[in-house]
Amino acid sequence: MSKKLLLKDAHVEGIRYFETYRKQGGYGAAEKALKMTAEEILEEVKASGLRGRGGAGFPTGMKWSFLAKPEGVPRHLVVNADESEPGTFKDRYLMEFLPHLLIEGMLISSFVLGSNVSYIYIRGEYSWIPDILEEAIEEAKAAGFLGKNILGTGFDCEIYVQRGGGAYICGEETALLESLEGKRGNPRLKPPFPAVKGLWERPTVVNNVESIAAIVPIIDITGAEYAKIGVGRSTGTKLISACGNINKPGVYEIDMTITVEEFIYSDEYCGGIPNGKKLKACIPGGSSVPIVPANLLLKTVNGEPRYMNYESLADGGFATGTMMGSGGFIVLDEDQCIVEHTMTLARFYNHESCGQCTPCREGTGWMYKILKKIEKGEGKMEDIDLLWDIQRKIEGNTICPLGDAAAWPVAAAIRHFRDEFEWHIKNPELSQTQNYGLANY
Ligand code: L3W
Ligand code: SF4
Repeated sequence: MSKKLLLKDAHVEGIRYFETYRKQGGYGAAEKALKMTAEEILEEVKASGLRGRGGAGFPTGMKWSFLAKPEGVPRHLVVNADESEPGTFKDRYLMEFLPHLLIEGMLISSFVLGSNVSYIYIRGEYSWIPDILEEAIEEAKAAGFLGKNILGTGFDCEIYVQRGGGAYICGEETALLESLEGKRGNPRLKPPFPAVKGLWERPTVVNNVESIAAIVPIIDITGAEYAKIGVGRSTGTKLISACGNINKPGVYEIDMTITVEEFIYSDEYCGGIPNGKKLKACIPGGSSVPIVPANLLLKTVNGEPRYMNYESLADGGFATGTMMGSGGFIVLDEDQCIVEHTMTLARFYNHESCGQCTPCREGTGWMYKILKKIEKGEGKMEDIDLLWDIQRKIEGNTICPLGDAAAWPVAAAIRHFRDEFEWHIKNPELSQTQNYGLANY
């Protein structure tokens, strides 16, 4: 049984409301933290080993310690709730069912960072969530956990919720800041990082919803105890949103010591694959991370079991490994067509490219066109090499990670499933009426 820190009270009726949350011990961590100094809390977060839960896995304590503190300039905490990565829906779950966990985490984090005005930037498609968050903010304020002179400490903090307009790119932290400032969400060049020049050029920390919620159990149990959960540099617990060909799609909290096999087949988690179908591949960290075929998913290159953690999933680098990413775990069974799947993703990235960099703007369009051609059975063998060449020219040559995110799925699909691309080209009639999976398994 995996240890629950974030979702331990998710089943409690009424936990969305302040009264119930408080009865379950909610805001106890905030009371404890506000008696500590900002430096002491920062040390706890560093000791916890918490890594950013939005995709990059950057150490949270280190990010906080980068925050510039020029005299007289306000600082801000911005929570990235623009959860738009295909396959990822764990932040939605947290905000919908445990809004006070996020608010409490934001209060503690704002106190450490010296942010008197903090923001939650939420994707527009989560249209019903802002009302839940705003109600929780009002409740917390009425109880003295937000507003002026919180718990008599002299610390003031307001939280505002800002709705996005539905662009995936606004989940990239600098595009998010542009959008929050009321501009078009175009990513900025980094450096300077937001920690130095962020919202309105003020020092800003941008953290994912789950990262900020995790501050609450870290203060509750201490950073050292949090670091004992998990393994190596994958400390604490991680939320995984599981979807695709599994019996039990949903949001699961894991402690990063379980194997991928256990996660897919055990009844505690995904409950196996429907209709006794075989596992073909998986994308374990949201659509941006490389797809991995079943043989490499269940074992690492060294023949060790593959574990659901940052290091094990990445074992073998991009040649054979993948990434933990945002924890959007997408399972594909034997009937699925990898070419069709890759084409769908390419269409998505092409549609969501902001258009600032030529390799991303043009390259994503070309990848989509070529994949569509191959999928329809109208491709040529040299198209596979062309596709490979285009993705290589995008990776590492763009302002923001959307370029890499568009290139990696294509590279991994060709690397591991070249035979499927060839099948479409060699079987033009079949590929118009069948998909590779159904025709070949
Ligand atoms: C100050 C330095 N700050 C790094 C900060 C930086 C950022 C964080 C990580 O992309 C990934 C992407 C997607 N001084 C710093 C510094 N920082 N050096 O650390 O930065 P970075 O550049 O490694 O990543 P990123 O730009 O935040 C995020 C991947 O996540 N992804 C996408 C997920 C989508 C969602 C969602 O829908 N919720 O999260 C999935 O894997 O491809 O690689 O804060 O400022 N010297
Ligand atoms: Fe825009 Fe793509 Fe460049 Fe990112 S990589 S800034 S999305 S064009």
